[in-house]
Amino acid sequence: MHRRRLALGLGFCLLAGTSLSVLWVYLENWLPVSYVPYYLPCPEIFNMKLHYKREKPLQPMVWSQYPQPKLLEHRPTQLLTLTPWLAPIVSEGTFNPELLQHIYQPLNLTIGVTVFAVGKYTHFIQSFLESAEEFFMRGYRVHYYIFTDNPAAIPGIPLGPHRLLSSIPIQGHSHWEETSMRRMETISQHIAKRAHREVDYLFCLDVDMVFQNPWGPETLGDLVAAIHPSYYAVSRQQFPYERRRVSTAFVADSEGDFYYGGAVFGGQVARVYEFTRGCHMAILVDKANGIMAAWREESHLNRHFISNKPSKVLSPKYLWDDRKPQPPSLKLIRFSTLDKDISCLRS
Ligand code: 48C
Repeated sequence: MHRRRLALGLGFCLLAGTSLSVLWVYLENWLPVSYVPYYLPCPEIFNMKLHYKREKPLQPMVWSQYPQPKLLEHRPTQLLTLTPWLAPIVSEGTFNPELLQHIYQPLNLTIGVTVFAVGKYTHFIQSFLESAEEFFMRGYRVHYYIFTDNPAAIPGIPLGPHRLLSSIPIQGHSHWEETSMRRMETISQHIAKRAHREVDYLFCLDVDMVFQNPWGPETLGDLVAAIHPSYYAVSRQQFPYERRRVSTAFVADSEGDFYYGGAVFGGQVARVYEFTRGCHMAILVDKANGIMAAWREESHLNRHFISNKPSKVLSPKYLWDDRKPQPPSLKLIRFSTLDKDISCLRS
């Protein structure tokens, strides 16, 4: 009798152990990481110590290859309103101006603006300032910093309450590209020397542009970029990035979110300092290697915004070009370039 029981117990353990092992082998193929239990069931029978882990190589997601965000393709709205990194894309109808005014007004913020007017570009100061007084951050403290090689060319425009203007003499350059590129260096130095004490936010704008509709607190954010009006509807491979690997502004075909314009960027003053300093360092490295990026500081701005995503993205209407056809989904033009003969300006 005793022998019979032992035999039955033995048989049962064998059967249980075998079926569990078969089940385990089947299951483990579905597990990302597989391992064999330290002891098999019924240790008195399988007193073997099996201990190994077989790492199954997980296919790593190559996150630098995520699909390009397309401004005009988003359902149910027509416009994309959020980037893949969850930054708001600001456009007409995505915000309530009165509500934002109610929220931001009490903060008593001072908004700085850097504008460069060197050589013949001094011709644009008046239209820039007059339109800014009408539309830019109405009701807020504003401090215009005008960098120019000809301070006498700054017209005496009457400014609203709590709105100041400082003229900052700078050296002109023989090549207009140099003037354009040097802005990153000059802005970062100006922030370090003075602006960080005087303003909370800073926008860096081209001077040959005018405001056409209100530009308000919807544009305030840590680090703000604006989508270029010529490239919001094309694929990233068609963006005019710097494509030469030797440049610090190099962008590969598979990289890039939106193509941002160099005429508008800004944010909290400390963030703008880091941004402009980073771009300036990159420009210096290229200069040491005897290279100038395809679209000068705009190439470096775009490279930097790929690696340091903007916390807020402005629609192309904040950097419009009136020569462009107006898609219905992009409504109010807020800030746009002036028609001009660029060649004579830069001669
Ligand atoms: O002030 C000048 N003078 C120049 O000779 C060349 C550029 N500039 C500044 O850089 C102006 O503020 C321009 O707005 C900006 C470069 N931008 C442009 O020339 C067109 N908006 C593309």
